[in-house]
Order: sequence, then structure tokens, then C-alpha cells
Amino acid sequence: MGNKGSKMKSSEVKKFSASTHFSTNEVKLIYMHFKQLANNDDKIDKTAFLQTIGKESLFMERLFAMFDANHNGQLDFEEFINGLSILSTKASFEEKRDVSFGVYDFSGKKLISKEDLHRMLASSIKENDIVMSEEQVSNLVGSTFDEADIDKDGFINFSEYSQLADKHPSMLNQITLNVSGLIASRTKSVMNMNLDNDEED
Ligand SMILES: [Ca+2]
Ligand SMILES: [Ca+2]
Repeated sequence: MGNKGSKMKSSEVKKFSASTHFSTNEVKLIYMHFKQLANNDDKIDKTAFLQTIGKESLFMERLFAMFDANHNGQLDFEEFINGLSILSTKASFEEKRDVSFGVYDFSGKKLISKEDLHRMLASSIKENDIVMSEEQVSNLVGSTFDEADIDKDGFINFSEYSQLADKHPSMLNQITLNVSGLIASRTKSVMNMNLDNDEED
């Protein structure tokens, strides 16, 4: 913490600010937070990621898998900040829609099966302490497929998912976190000591 190398070059800060929804100050804060969580290889693992999000769930585990673009089981800074950018309130509907489709698409075949949806729903219901019988979950899956599976092939493809999301935009709400607030509150202690003496070259 606060050690050498925990600061990012201003050209890098600008680059990440341009490629995400974060201001240069937010990029610096996120970088500090990343350094706190990262292991010696400058990567964060799933446990550290779930800590940041403050929530352990199947959904968040799937998000981690989506953000881990090179599938090595760890997030480097670029993967981390790109992921947080999609979770931020400033991310577009399309960004959130695309990542949420991937969350449900367990097989990676660009198709959501009834089993995929059932698994995710059952898990969210349990996490939110909602009491629902197995039959009620199955009925919910069935009625979602009745509406979404337009060509009736037993899968929700991306185009069908997009149409469903257009009709029910609130289903993407779970892809939104107040990332700036989250990061600011968790980096408060190191913020003062690191944000002074900024390189302004
Ligand atoms: Ca990775
Ligand atoms: Ca279909």
C-alpha cells in the first residue's frame, strides 16, 4: 500500500479514462484499489473480485468469468476496469445487455437453455431470501421461454434476448452498481496520501 509503483503514468490514466466510463480521477482510485487487491503478479483472483463487489453469488461468479477476457482465472487491471465500467451507471443499455446475456449463457454457445435460466433464477431467488418452490421456479422459466423463445427451438438466442430486454429493460438493473461510490468509500484511507503529489506531466 502506498509503495513504489502503485501509481500509474498519466498517459496510462488518460488511456483508461478514454476506453472506459471513468474520469481520470476515478481511474486513479480504481488503480489504487486494484493494487490493494492484487497479488504479487498484479492480478486479482475471484475471491478478491467478489470482495470488491461485496457480494458472493453465482451471478457475480459468472460476471467474473465474463470480465476475464483471456480466461486465465485472474483479472489484470485492464480486465478489471473494463468490467467495472460495464457495471457503472454510465454504461449503455447495449453494454449491459451484452454482458448479461453472457452471464446466462453458461455453455458459451450464444444460447440460453432452460437449464441455464433455471440455474440462475434458482440461485438469485435463494440469495434474495425469496421462498419459491421448485415448481414455481420451473413455471417462471416456462413463462419466460413462452415469451422470449420466439422461434420455439428451446433456446433463447441473442436476438431473442435483445427483444426481451427491450421489452423489460429493468431486467438489466442487476448489471448496475454504483462503482464510483463503492471504490471511493473503499479507497478513502489511501486516497489522501496518494492523490496529492499527482504527476501532471
Ligand atoms: Ca484474465
Ligand atoms: Ca429460440
